[in-house]
Amino acid sequence: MKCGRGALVVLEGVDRAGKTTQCKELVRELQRSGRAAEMMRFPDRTTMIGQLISSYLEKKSDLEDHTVHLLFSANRWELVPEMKQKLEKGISLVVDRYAFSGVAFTSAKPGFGLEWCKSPDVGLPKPDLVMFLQLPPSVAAARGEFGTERYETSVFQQAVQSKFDQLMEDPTVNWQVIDAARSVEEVHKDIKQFAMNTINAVEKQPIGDLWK
Ligand code: Z5A
Repeated sequence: MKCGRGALVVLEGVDRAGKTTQCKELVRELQRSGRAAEMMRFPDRTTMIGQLISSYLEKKSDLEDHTVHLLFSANRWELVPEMKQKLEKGISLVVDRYAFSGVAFTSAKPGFGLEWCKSPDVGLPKPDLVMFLQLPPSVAAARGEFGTERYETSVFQQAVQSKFDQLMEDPTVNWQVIDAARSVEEVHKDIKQFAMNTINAVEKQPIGDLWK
């Protein structure tokens, strides 16, 4: 590596926490400051696997719960070669949802344990930083109604939040909880600071393996 690798920065959080807004802001800011950065999002609905997932989320098709969990994971794995290539070229990746959403959403369904849900994602490129945008349900409600996609109900979102809480107890992942109930600019300021520090810190480090 001639000029240091890019950082893998993930934003997670419940519905309407502002993940997409903040990912875009961060990429814009990094590029403005002369750093190579790109945004990715999961699910990536543009691939063939992503289209199956998209149809499921839009309730146009039904899929068995284990099957759809494995498809979400496969959607990440299919992009790993591209992700690694970019990171090694020095491009930082700002990712809107990752394996943590995968585990939190499936394990919020009856009959699914955390460990089973984590297993297909073991060994993915490990994020250097995961920022969890924390938002109380009352504030989320003020940002508009739930959409019409699968999972967009308050009962399910509360179950998902408690799974995220469990995942955040894992000290092998670099979690930072961000108060997302503030203005876009205030939230961005914190996110930018954490991301910049991480980008500088990991330049010379190898890419890790998630949950290994
Ligand atoms: N899923 C899964 O089951 N398994 C997996 O492995 C993965 C995902 C990866 C994908 O949804 C669904 O798939 C998701 C999890 C599941 N299901 N749910 N629920 P998606 O990625 O296509 O969409 P989303 O992630 O659900 O989007 P979101 O959560 O609704 O939005 P967001 O990205 O967090 O927020 P936003 O779009 O940036 O902002 C939402 C609104 O709030 C918008 O009007 C903004 O202008 C406004 N906003 C944003 N920030 C602020 C602040 N600071 N103040 C006021 N208003 C704000």
